[in-house]
Amino acid sequence: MDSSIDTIAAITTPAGYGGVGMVRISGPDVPAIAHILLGELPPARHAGLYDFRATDGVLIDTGLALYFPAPASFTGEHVLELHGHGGPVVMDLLLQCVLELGARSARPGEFSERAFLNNKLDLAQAEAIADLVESGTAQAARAAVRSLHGEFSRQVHALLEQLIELRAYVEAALDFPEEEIDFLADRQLAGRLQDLLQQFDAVHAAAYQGRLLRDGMTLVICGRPNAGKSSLLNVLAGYDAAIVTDIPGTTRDVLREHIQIEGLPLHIIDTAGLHDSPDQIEQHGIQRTHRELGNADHALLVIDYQDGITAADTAILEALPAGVPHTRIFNKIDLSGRRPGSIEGADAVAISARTGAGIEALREHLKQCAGFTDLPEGGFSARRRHLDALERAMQAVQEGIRQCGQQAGELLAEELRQAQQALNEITGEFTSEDLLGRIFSDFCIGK
Ligand SMILES: Nc1nc2c(ncn2[C@@H]2O[C@H](COP(=O)(O)OP(=O)(O)O)[C@@H](O)[C@H]2O)c(=O)[nH]1
Ligand SMILES: [Mg+2]
Repeated sequence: MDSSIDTIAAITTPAGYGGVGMVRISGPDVPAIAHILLGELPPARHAGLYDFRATDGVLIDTGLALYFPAPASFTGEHVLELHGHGGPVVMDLLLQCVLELGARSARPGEFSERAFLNNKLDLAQAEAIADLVESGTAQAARAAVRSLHGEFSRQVHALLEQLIELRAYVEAALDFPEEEIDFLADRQLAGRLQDLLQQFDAVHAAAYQGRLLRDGMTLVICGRPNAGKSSLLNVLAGYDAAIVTDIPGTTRDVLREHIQIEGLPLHIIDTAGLHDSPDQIEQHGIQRTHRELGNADHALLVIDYQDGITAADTAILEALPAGVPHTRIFNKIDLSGRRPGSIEGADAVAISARTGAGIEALREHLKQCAGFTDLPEGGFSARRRHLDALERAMQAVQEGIRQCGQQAGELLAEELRQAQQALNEITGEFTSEDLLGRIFSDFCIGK
């Protein structure tokens, strides 16, 4: 163990009152701290009941102590866990005492960071710890625990292995230029690259799903005043979140609701109706609508079915930010007797926000738009960062296939090198300190 490493400590249980609270200590000073605090170093991996005493002998608490000697611990360092009574004051006193004995307060995510640095976990697994703790649905939790267990990393490694094999083949051929032309013309190489790309597709699809489970889809409801936007928010949320009146311009601010459809988290945003309004407050609201639309994953344009698609609706449609897909929602069909449900061949759903007709079809439609299917066996959690890296690697392989066709061996080799580099970022081989700092600082203290 590196002797320059200090000893860190934190209360790992949530702030507040509970039956049990835990202080975790990790680092080289653990044995010394244990001797003073507990009177002895507990036997490795055996829970024992101890008095926790401050340096002046004052009794702070009585509880369980567990000692995990390095390297067989979560962080790979000596770790001591003190399970005391879960009150904020007693936990604070205990932590203060540990800090006085030479430990320092752990930064957010620092235990996991040490576990990563000591090769206990790779980066994707360490991130899965935070995702598991923060998961908002049972599906997200199941996916995160699979990532923590190494499912995602295994699939990334399988891609890496093939990539490395192909690289070795290409680089070896480059060392024997007289054979270079032959090997590039070799159909087999292009075929192998195509196969690899297909496997990338499969991993990307699973990672995309994993990211959706974690981050959900941001859905912005927009449309003319009185089209029924707030009514739609309410029926999706299942309660009266927004005020609904027949007065145009009722909604002036942005309203947010979080729901889930069978494990798919949705962040639904209700907005002020889009039209030319002389009202200053409404104008602010309309500006906010545009801002929200800019950050949306998907927009729902609510249209009053009685009126059909008016010039105003068309204008809103045309002003939607490029790249944000949208669905037209024909609302108030209860007034005309139109059949509810998805409209064949169009990204449109007919509903009544008042009666709830067509809402089930809308939910189904949203799941499809998100590319969300029931979690397949072997699904795992992933983050935007992982998708970016996968996409960069895929682009490089694609470019490599093109270079292969051009018989440009050196360029092909370079693309494959870049693909490997991008994949390595997922699991954290060759990751900049800067990126590590950003990832672990998002964790909560004590993890
Ligand atoms: N008949 C009928 N009225 C609706 C429906 N949805 C909304 N409304 C009415 O239309 C008016 C405007 O609704 P609201 O949700 O406030 O629209 P917003 O301005 O787009 O947010 C209210 O009087 C609602 O009760 C619907 O599906 N059927
Ligand atoms: Mg409204």
